[in-house]
Formats: sequence, C-alpha cells, structure tokens
Amino acid sequence: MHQLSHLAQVDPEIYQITLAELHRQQSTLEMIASENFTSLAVMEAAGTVLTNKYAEGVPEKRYYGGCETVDKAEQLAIERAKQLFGAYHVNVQAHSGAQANMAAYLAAGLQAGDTIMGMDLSHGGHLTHGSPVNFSGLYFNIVSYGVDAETKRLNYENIRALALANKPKMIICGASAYPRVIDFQAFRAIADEVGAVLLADIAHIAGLVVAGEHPSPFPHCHLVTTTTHKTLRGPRGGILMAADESFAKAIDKATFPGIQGGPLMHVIAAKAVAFKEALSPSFKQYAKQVRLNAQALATALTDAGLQLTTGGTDTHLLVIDLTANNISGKEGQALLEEIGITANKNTIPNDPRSPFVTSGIRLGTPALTTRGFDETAMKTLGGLIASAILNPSQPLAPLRQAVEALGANFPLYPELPAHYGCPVKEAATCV
Ligand code: DSN
Repeated sequence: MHQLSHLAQVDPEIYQITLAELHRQQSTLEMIASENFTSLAVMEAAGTVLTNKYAEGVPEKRYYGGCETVDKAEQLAIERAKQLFGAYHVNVQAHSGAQANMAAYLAAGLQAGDTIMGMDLSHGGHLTHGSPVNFSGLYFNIVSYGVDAETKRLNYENIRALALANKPKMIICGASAYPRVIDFQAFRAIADEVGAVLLADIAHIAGLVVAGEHPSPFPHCHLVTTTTHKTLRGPRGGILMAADESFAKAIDKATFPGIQGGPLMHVIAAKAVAFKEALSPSFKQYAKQVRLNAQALATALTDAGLQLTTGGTDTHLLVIDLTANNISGKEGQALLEEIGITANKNTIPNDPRSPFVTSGIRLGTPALTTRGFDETAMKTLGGLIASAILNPSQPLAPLRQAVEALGANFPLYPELPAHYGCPVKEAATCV
C-alpha cells in the first residue's frame, strides 16, 4: 500500500482524480503537440509555500511587505530567461500564453479599434491572434493572413501585400499548427515597411528556439511571448519579452497592473527551475530529438500513404490532412483514442469540407520524446497510427495492444514519490 498523502486524507475525491490522471498519462501515448511532462523538480517547485505570497509589482518594487525571498525566485527566473532567449528584458508573471499576448497588445500601445495582422486560426494561428470570439477579435480590427493555397506555407510576398494594403499597427507572427520554420527576419522587414510593432508568439516552438533547433525571434521581433509548458517543458504559464529597452518598462506595466493582479510566485519558481533545465546541454539534445522524432513520424505516415499539410515538418508537430481519406479529424481523434493515443482534431488550411467537417489531426512529439521515444519507436508508432486511420473498420484491440507494448518500453515518471500520486506499479489499481 502506498503511503497516504495529506491530499488523500483531506480530500480523497481530488486525490483519486489525481491518481486517475496519473494513470491516464502513464498508460496512453500523449501526442497533443502543445503538451509535455515536466520534471519532478518543476512540479515540486510549483507545490511549495510560495503559493501563499502576494507580490504585486516587480522584484524590489512591490506593493506588499515580506517579498524579499520571492523576489529572489523571480529575479532568478528573469535572469535565466534572459540568458536562455537572449532577450533584453523579460517579465515572467503572465499566468498563461493568452495573458502574455494580451499584455503584449497593451505594451505595444494599441487602442481598441486599431488594425492588427495575425495568422488565421483555421490556417494554424492562435485564438489571441484575432479570432472573432477572443478579446483580440472583439476589440481590434483584425486582418488575417493565411498560408499559400498551393504550398500551405507562409507566403511572405502575400503577407507583405496585405500589410501594405491595411497598414496594421501590430503584426503577429507565430502559430499553433504550422509545421514549418517561421522567417522572423522576413516578418520584420514587412513590419518596418509599414511601421508596425512585430510580436512573435513562439509558444509552440520555444523549446526548439532555445536549443537552436529553430531560428530565434531575437533580434528581429520587438515583443516575444511564449508559454512555458509546451516544448519548453516547464509549468503551465506565460512570459513576455522585449528585444530592447524601448518596450522594457511597457511590458512590466502591461502585465501588472495592465491585465493581472498578484503573480503566482510558486509557478514563477517552477518557471525558474524549467529555465535552468533548458539551459543544460541535455535539453539541447532533447529538443533535437523532438524534431528528429517528428520527421521520423512524418516519414512513417507518408510512406504508409497519408497526406500531411506541407508534406512534412521542420518542427515538433505535423498535421495529417484527411480530405482524401473519407474520415474526419473528429473520427480520427476518436480512433486514435481507442488505440491509446491522445491527439486532437485540427483545421487544415482551406478545408474543402469546412465548416461541416474538420479534416485534420495534429500530432506532436514533445511529450513522447520526454519519455525517451527515439526515431525507431516513432517509425513503429507511425505505422500503427496509419494502420488505424487507413483501415478504421479493422478490429482495434491488436493495435491497442501494440501501442501499449510500445509505451511500456518508455515508462513515464517511474520513480514518482508517493506524494505526487501512487507509484507507477500501483497507479492502475489504486484508482
Ligand atoms: N491550446 C494550445 C494548443 O493546443 O496549441 C495553444 O494555446
């Protein structure tokens, strides 16, 4: 019997839910491109007494007393992030990537009604880049750019023409479902031509950027936001960075009091831990493997006869285009779930079946690479995924067993201390 934690004694319902989630994470293959598994050190930092402290303001300029120790944690997070990204100034307080983007709008000095340009959600952009149901689309005049109809890649000539015609005050580059390299320098040339502030949202690729596996947005982009929990493998949260002094004060003011109150000091400490980890040589190796794994997966899927948008990937993710397969993204997601793989349906650019059917499935390799998957394992997994999608009426039990057997070679959190949930061997039985 595992040792009972405080949580187990105080709130057995939430404890059981935590164990059930641990079991789900351990017994399925996580391929949602925006998810990852943090280290135990990151989780430990996020579960500390730092959660008790209010610290509105910035280090050494707080609105509360007693901030001298949390100041040190935040200062460490800031210094490490600056070193990691090569940023001039960093604010580590954003509660999420969406919050960081909202603060970036304020820091850029935008007024409601101003024109901004961002990537269309259905082409791979993010909600906060101008979706009509998000604050960005509700309060700003959005001009969306998409990918090239033929290549499905960003076409910088088209983006330039759109910018010249609409004179946006801010241009956002960055995406949630774009599998190719983003040319930040080309975006900067366009932004300079129309006098726009350039914001890069590198939430998806941050881990690749800091490891040199994707070009950096610095020094090209005035403002840069990222989440800390995707390829960067930290706790859930966001950060906002400035390339030079001109936006340094503005990003602090925009985050607090602009859009947030008290920062989450326990999460900021966990961000500091994640940044330290990301500065290590082993993280470079990890990020490289994420990309190699995505390429191995892309090759396995295309060799088996599936189509991918842009034909492959340069990053940590790929998008399967199911328009030729007589199956929807939703059905594909459900099929994968049945064989033990977690993924998400996704729009594909210019989907001929839209808005009735979503024809894509997005797959990412960050979480499985954390578990130790290599290219050989990815090739096997790609074969199983392709088999399920190309022949959905076959009995799925053998595929599920094969997925389980593959996952068993790469255990997740094999040495999890009891207070995070029960040890791996008991996880299946104690829920
Ligand atoms: N929801 C995230 C994703 O899945 O890409 C973006 O914020």
